[in-house]
Amino acid sequence: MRVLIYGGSFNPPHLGHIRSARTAVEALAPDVTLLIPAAIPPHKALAAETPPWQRRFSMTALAAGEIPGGEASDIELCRSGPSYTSDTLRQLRERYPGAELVFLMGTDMLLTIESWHEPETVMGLASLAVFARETGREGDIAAQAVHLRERYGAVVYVLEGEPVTVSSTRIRAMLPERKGREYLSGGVYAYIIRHRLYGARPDLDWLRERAYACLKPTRVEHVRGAEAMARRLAKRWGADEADAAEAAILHDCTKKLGRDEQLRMCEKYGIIPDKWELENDRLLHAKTGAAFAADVFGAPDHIAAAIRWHTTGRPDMTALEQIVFLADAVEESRRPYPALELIRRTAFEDLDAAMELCARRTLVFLREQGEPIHPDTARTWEYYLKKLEDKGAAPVRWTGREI
Ligand code: DGI
Ligand code: FE
Ligand code: FE
Repeated sequence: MRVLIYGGSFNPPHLGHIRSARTAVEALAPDVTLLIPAAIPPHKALAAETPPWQRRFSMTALAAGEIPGGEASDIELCRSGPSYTSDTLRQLRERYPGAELVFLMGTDMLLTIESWHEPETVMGLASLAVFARETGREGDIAAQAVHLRERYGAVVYVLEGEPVTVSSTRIRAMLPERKGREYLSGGVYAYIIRHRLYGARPDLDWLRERAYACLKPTRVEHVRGAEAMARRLAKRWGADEADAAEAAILHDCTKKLGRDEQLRMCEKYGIIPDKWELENDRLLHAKTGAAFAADVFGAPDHIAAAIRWHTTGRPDMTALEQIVFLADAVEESRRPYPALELIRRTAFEDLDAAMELCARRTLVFLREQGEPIHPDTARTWEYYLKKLEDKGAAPVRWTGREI
């Protein structure tokens, strides 16, 4: 039996790790490949923004799923103190008596192995497998292999493979910029986004694909329109365009769920529907959408709030909340309704005036339909009407029936 052992910080595990492990599996045909995240790497401190070890373990398990015979092992996470390879190999020797243990490492690790804790134990318990990772260092590796063989009786396998050109450090720096997805497996990327690890924000192409899958096909055009309008408004008002796009992409993500599913979601997320929402479950998608977006797509508070308030509005909204509320109401594919053009124009001239007008229009519409008015909708209108008064600005004249 042969056990391939791949240790590392896996912070996060990336396609370079997966590719290296696959190449090693092809070359060495092990029976099992263990990916072992280090609890406390002896040679370097974990980065400051390192997530809790359970998260690193879960990501490593997802990455291991991409490797034939791959498994994540918590052997080092369960031990206290520095994660010395010699200790790990001793434990694995007991767990797999008689097996050949092969320890997979990078070039630089092979060249410095003599400075490790108990190097003779490491090389006595395991064979070493190394990638000729840095091009041009093949000579150094060959010389080191001979030296280790002579001095320690080490068995060294030198593997051919593409150099790994990406580092976890670089990926961590890219994730908050909505970048880096191409260096991660789909499962690991979704996990990082969902749990907001490393301050990651979703790549918007990725998010669109995922969010559209939650929509009725007939609603996709509306959400595309809302994103385009939210971007234009964000540009106009100096708000973050990507944040506006993210909120718009997600704003109706639970809209298609029926009453029973809405209520199930409320239960799951600890939302207590009020009596207006119980009467008219169409109102619930704002609350459930915000909770779902935060849970599944890692939406941070300010994005979740824009989703939360997109249907009724609320007094004293942030610019982002106003932008998403108005983009939803005036996006280009909206079926025409009275005052649509006027609200759209106003949204580019004065956000507060557009809020007042849009809320007023909704109140008129609801009254005509004989629909109950949610108090948040009424409060939104009252707040923006007063705000305009305080500014000394007149509300936009609209010839529809006044409220
Ligand atoms: O989800 P969308 O259709 O894109 O847009 P939305 O989230 O703004 O929902 C609009 C619906 O919500 C529309 O049919 C009117 C309704 N609505 C908005 N405010 C209230 C309301 N319904 C009631 N009963 N009471 C409200 O205060
Ligand atoms: Fe909506
Ligand atoms: Fe909408």
